[in-house]
Formats: sequence, structure tokens, C-alpha cells
Amino acid sequence: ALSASAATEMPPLPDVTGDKVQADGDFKIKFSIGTTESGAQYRGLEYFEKIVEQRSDGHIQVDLFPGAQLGDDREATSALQAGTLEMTMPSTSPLVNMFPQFAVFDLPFLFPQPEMADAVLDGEIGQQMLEDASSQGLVAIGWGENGYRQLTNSQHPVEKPEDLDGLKIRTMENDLHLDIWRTLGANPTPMSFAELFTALEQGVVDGQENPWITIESSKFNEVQDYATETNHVYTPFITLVSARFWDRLPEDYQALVRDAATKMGDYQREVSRTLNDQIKQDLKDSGMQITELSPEQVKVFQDQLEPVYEDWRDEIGGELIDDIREQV
Ligand code: EAX
Repeated sequence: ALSASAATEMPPLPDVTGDKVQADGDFKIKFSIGTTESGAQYRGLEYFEKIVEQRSDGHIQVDLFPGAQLGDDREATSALQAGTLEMTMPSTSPLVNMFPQFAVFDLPFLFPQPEMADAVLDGEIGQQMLEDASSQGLVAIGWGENGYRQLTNSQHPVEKPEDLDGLKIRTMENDLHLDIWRTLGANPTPMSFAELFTALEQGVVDGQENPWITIESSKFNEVQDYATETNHVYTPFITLVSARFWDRLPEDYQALVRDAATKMGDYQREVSRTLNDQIKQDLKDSGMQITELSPEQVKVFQDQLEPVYEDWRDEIGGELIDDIREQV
């Protein structure tokens, strides 16, 4: 297969707005993410870097580490707690052991439209979650988007749950995701993102699921011939800072970093949404066979997954689920 990334063009970074901020001291932020340099997430980080460096007049230096080179989502989060890394932006899913309420975002087909995810994340529920996640050595300062997840595999086209029979699917380290794929009849196995490309290449697993932009930026299309546009889960990214670093940062710089994180999140969602369809097309052009499901075909998956809501209701909290389902 051809590389799809060559065709994708990132929009230019926006200009930095807002006054310069003066405070005492010089600081360095090492910012690590799991996705690679050609993804929308990294583009967001570049904007964050530009805002923070310009508005602090270079007194806060930001260094970016994409591609899980400093560890996958969980390892980077532990490094924040240990104080050996300043920032990361993981998917919420691998962190549910630390923050059980994040599991709500793993419920299948929860947000029919991305704007509905925005309303929840940027509204009261999302803001409360950031507060709750500001514990255990972490400070949570914003949301971004990984996006709607799509299924890929090396074996055959998947149009209905029966086509998943026995397929070995890598999931994030998250029990609700395991439950989803078991309920659909697949054979799921949890694995860190850092190990995924090699596992797909060597046939340790047949398939995986991630947003188009992550599939493309991680070159999964080079080892996966088939994809299905399932949109089964919308995964947020959460922007985390090491509390040890945060506590050393003057208040004015804290406010700057918070503001930059909000702007990064908004911009990164915009880039992700602008590029989503284009990247799907790039993936097709690179030779990937993409199955687009009709609303009726999607409903078959949805109906089969409805019991998952009941299974997880007590664990996640029925009130939270109802609150969100009322809003969407
Ligand atoms: O950092 O593990 C995954 O599939 C995610 O997309 C990962 O959070 C990217």
C-alpha cells in the first residue's frame, strides 16, 4: 500500500492572540503523546507550544515528544505523577482504573454528533470531570479529541457483527471496550498503543480500532487491508499536567498554560474534523478497502450493543449516563 500521509495537508497554525505574561523563573515543559507527528493531535501541540513560548517570551520552553517515544498513555501519565514528565494528552479510556467516571465515554454510540461531545465536555459534566481528575499527582486542564473510532482488520470486509466471529481485535486497556467486542462476537485483547503496529504487522492480532486520522498517522493502513466506518465510540483526549510541576509554576503562568490548553483543544478538534473525510479518502486511495455502513447496518451493531449499557450502568453511575443521554 502507498503511504496515505503524503496526501494530507495540515492547515496553517493560527496566529497567537493575547497579551504577554510576565512571571519569575524559567520553565521547561516536556509534552508527550501517543500519536505521531503527522496527526491532528500533534498539530494541536504545535499550537500550544507556539502560544506558550510566545506569550511567556520564551521563559516557558515547550518540547514535544510524539509517537509514544516517552511511553504510551498510561506510562506517560505515571511519569507525570512521578514528576519526570510535565505534560501528556492521553485518551480517557486507558485511564479508567484511575478515574472510573471516564468509562462513560467508552459507551458505544453515545454521541451521534461531535458537537454533542463538545457540549458535554465543555459543559458542567466535563468541567467537573477535569476537577475530579485533578488529583493523584495530576492536574487536568482541558479536553481534545481523538475522535470517532473505526474498525480495521487484515482478514476480510466487516459489514455485520457475524463478520467479526473469531477476529482478534486489539482494544485499549479498558474493560468496557473488551465487553463491546466480546458482545459483538470478536476475540478482543487489550494492548498498549506503543505495541500495536508491530502486533498488527506480525499478525499477533487481526485488527484494531481508532479514528481515521490515527489509523493514517500511525500507518496502520500499511498492515490492514480492510476498514469499516463504524463510528462506534467517540474518544476524547484529556490534557494533563504533572502536579509537581504545576505547583512550582507561578500563578500567572498557570493561567497562561490553562488558556493555551483550551485554545489547543478547540483548534485540535477543528483540525481533526476538517481532515477526517479527507483522510478517509486518502486511505481509500492508498488501497484500503473501506466499508461504509448504511444507517440500518449501523443499527444492527447498536442493537446488539444495547446490553452493554445495562452491564455498566451501576459501575459508571446511572445518573451520569442519563444526564448525558438527555443532552444528546
Ligand atoms: O494515544 O490506544 C489508542 O488506541 C489510542 O488511540 C491512543 O490513546 C493514542
